[in-house]
Amino acid sequence: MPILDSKMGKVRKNYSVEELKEAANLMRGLNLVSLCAAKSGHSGGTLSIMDITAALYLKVARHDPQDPFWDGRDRIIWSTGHKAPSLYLGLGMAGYFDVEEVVKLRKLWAPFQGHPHWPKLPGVEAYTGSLGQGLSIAVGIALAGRLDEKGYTVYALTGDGEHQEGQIWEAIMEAGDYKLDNLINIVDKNRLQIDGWVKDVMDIDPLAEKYKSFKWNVIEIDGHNIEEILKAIQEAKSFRGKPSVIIAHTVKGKGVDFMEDIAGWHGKAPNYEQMMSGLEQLGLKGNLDVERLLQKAADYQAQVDTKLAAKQPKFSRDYFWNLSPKMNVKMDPTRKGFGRALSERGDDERVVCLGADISGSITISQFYEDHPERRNRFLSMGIAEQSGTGVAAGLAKEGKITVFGTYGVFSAGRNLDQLRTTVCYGNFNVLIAGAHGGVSVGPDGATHQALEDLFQICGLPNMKVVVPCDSVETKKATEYLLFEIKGPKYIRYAREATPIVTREDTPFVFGKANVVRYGGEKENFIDAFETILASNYTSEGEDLTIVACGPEVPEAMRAAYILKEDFDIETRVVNIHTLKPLDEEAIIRAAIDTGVIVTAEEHQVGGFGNRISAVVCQSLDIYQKARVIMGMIGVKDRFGESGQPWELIKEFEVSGEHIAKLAKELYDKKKSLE
Ligand SMILES: Cc1ncc(C[n+]2csc(CCOP(=O)(O)OP(=O)(O)O)c2C)c(N)n1
Repeated sequence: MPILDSKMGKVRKNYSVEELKEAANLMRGLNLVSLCAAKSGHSGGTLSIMDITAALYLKVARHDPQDPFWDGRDRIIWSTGHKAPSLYLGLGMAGYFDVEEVVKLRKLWAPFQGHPHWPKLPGVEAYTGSLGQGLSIAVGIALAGRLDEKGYTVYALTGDGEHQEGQIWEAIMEAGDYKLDNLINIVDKNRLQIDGWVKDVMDIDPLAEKYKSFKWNVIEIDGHNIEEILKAIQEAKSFRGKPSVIIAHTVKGKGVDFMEDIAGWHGKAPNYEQMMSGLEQLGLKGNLDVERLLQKAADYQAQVDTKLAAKQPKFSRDYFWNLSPKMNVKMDPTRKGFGRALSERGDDERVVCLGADISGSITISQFYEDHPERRNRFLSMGIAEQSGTGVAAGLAKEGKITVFGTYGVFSAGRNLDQLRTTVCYGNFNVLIAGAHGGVSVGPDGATHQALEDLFQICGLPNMKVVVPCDSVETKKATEYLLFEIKGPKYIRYAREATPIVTREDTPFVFGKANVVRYGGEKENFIDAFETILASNYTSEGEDLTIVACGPEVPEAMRAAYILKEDFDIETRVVNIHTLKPLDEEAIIRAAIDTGVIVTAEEHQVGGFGNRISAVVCQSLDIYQKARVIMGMIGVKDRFGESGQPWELIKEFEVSGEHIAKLAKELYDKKKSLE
């Protein structure tokens, strides 16, 4: 079926097979340019699924690009959400928008988010990116179509690694049981995932036999052969009494020789030379106006830069990181501290690490990378956060010190009931790594930015929670949690490089806060501050307090620097690295001593701040001795966005400037009421 004009009942465009092949090739080229302009994104999987995308959007699906919500349209659910660019190119080529717009991929405020966002971009049918959820949505839509006697077909696009998610099998079971013959699942079986070959990470084969036993009609094809794709979809559409799965055998990175079958190209974008080489291989060099496309992306970025700069609170000068010759900081991602600790301390035979197919990025693979003898104690679970959490508990029950980690959204949320009932209720010795906490995860966007994990995790009885402020503190915290805390424990760390503000000899006492005081500008930012264990600190009569956790501690320190230099306001920064148990005494003393508390978290506002405010409100000491005003910095009840990490820190108003602005406002209120 060609692309339709739903109002007139006419054909808008009917692609021939040759035209489809050409379109898929062009889409591959635009994909490379867009990823290159974004400087991040998923090359391998977008290329493996491109022929299927072209066939689906340009030939097979019934849809009307001028009327994206036409009720008679086929529904296409892009469950394999990280392959969003191919979805965008399919929509663009079909005419939903100018296809060249896709060069704004992964940029702040653009509708071309790192993972699909349906209200932002007409034609997208669902938010996806948390793997394994799309097929269930497709089952629901197919059931609705049946109930309402609508004639649409529902297509789901899934990955082979994605089939490690238990939820996929629940959906497969449901579709089989309900005999949903209006549902077609197309599996991009490129045999690779992030950590390597699917068969090595967690084998899903024999896939065809599994689907058959779940009562599905199974078709297997070469996923790069347009004729086979068209024929298979036709066959699936006319098959009655069962849902159909098309297992499309594909090559990850198809069309670009240095990307083909290479796991390292999963989540990596080509640089300019690599993109040009790719375009040459696709026969597109000279046919695509690359410079104009890149300029279009750059122009959009320039607009973002201007708008964002206008939004930032202003002070006498620009205090942002590393802009002046003074106050230099070294940056290092907090996640590196986690990996270093595992690498250095992993010799203990009790330590067992569980991987969830994101091992390099969250640094859990450091456990074995330089220590091949530990390989047998690294157990790959596949993309299966729920079962992985239960397995961690089982290992812990038998005396292991188990470490399970993935993105915080999936290690604290996807498995919340498993954490609650299996890990915490049983009080098992499991260290959960909540990686990629906060908006600074960057261009992957909302689905991958853990902004609710502290709400989820801190509410669990028996759970200990640490959110370290830099990579040095992350290493100390990881070591401490591993060997000194027996029971459930959560460590939250971030993806982006953030300032190193502590040293080897900076105090780190679990459950005890540090006070950080600004003492005047220095060549290096770290030297401008003194850090003292809060219980050893004597008040210096500061004007206000900023209580922070994680990489918001460096931002709070920068706020203290701004407040002193611009307004001569003295700030007590309190680094609460341990959220559970909380150092209540440090908070109460700060409240009594200064009367102003600003909390700062890179999280939905309140996950941290509410805990601090609960301490303040319940303190009889404060009630008797002080008047306290509080304010909170955090993400204001909204989902994340794609963008560069530091752009997002500004856009979500969690920068040092935002902290300083709020602190100054509260300080002025305090002064006006004195
Ligand atoms: C629930 C969840 N866990 C982890 C991830 C991180 N992640 C993104 S892509 C990916 C690998 C997907 O493998 P596959 O489905 O085979 O896709 P392909 O290799 O074709 O890109 C993982 C683990 C995620 N997006 N969602």
